[in-house]
Amino acid sequence: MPGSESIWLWIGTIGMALGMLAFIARGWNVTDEEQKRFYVLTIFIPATAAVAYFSMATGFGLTEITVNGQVLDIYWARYADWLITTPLLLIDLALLAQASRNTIYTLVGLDVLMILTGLVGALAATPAVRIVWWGISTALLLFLLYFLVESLNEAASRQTESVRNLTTTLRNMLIVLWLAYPVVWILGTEGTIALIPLYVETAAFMVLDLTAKVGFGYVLLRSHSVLDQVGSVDSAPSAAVD
Ligand code: RET
Repeated sequence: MPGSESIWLWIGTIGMALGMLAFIARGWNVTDEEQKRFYVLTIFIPATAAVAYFSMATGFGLTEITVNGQVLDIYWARYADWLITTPLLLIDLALLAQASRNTIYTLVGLDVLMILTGLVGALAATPAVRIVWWGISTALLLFLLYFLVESLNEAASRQTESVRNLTTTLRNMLIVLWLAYPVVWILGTEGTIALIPLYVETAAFMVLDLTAKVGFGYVLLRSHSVLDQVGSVDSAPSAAVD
């Protein structure tokens, strides 16, 4: 069962559920199909996380891994959450910039590999092996962020200025927040040095998750007039069609 860190998991559960409800309420009367796409994607992000947080708070999403005789509490349900929600976040952003399908597939592919290699690292039984997996996962993240900047710049250049500005804001938010995850991981329980105790680590991931999901969704869905302009300047039929 979870220890004292469960308080953060319950706060995470409630925060995600409230975020989900807020997005549902805001999208209730939206009729425009283009805008609905953003709502559908963005509602499933906190919805998935609420379920994952609830499973962690109740001890289902938790396992114990013995590394060199030391027992680590590993919340594997995080990876199930991230495996679903991080691609949705990337798709949200890519659709906003009207990136091509190939861009979306590349981003999602890198992202899925990043989460899965992180999961293997979290479950591995030797410290050195865990750190190698962390290195692989982090390299994938860096490549993903580099590719994100390159491809969004290109795609967003065909958009109106306000869409471009929103894309840049969300992209910057994403870069800063996502870079914090490998840092918390390696300094926390997963990195085996536990410079950050599990209690603090759980709080840190909760704040990051809420900001990267609910904060990100709030900024994205804030302005319907901006979402209305997506694609309106785009004259290149290649984008989002091929
Ligand atoms: C892991 C393992 C260690 C290396 C790296 C990781 C990256 C995780 C990221 C997670 C992002 C999660 C989000 C969640 C919800 O909003 C898996 C910790 C690089 C980037 C944005």
